[in-house]
Amino acid sequence: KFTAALFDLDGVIVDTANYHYLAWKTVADELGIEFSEKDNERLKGVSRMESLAILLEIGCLQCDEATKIALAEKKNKTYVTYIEQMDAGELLPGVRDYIVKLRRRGVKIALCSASKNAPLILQRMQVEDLFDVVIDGNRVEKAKPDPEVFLEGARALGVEQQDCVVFEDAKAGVQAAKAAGMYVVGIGQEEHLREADIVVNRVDHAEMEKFF
Ligand code: G16
Ligand code: MG
Repeated sequence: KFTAALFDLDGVIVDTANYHYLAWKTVADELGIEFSEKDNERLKGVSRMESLAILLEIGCLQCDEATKIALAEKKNKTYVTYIEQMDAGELLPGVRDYIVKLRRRGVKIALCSASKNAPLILQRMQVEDLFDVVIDGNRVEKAKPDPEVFLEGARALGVEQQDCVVFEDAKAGVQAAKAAGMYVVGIGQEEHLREADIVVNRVDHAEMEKFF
């Protein structure tokens, strides 16, 4: 049995992927890059600067460091205007109850997200009190698929990595969690998540009694 649950944010707790997509789309349009929802799959779970690198690669564009920073800032401004309007109604179904039940069982809970906006999103969703620790993009140096964010989560909770279950929706995140030596529940479609130990459609479809 596992003693800790580590949750990704975007795509697991809340569905912000579409807001990320719309915000990158604004930047892509401006640069004349064709950017589809299918391309957006590659941006899931990876850091902001890495996402920009992928977008520029799709458009076969190169630019200097200062331009990159300006583009990333522009994207983030648009993204933040979207998330500032979110409320708890946009929590993914079943998530809150599932985490509340885990807590009652004595399971330790961490948020492990690549996003620098995680604190704002948790506040908007009114779920800050559900997490014993929050490790986000402001606290890690190496983005997923590097295992750093999950290893840091386990360390902050005071548990061993083999005692952790990770809930992840993105390929890069599943790879990061596997590299950390953890059990991975993939959230979403099997085709993107082949490296996960099991795949379910939503968090509360992972049988709690089986794992915790
Ligand atoms: C999230 C998203 C990624 C995004 C990254 C950085 O990660 O899935 O698409 O690029 O955060 O976000 P920000 O620009 O807000 O720092 P996660 O790990 O929560 O899925
Ligand atoms: Mg995610």
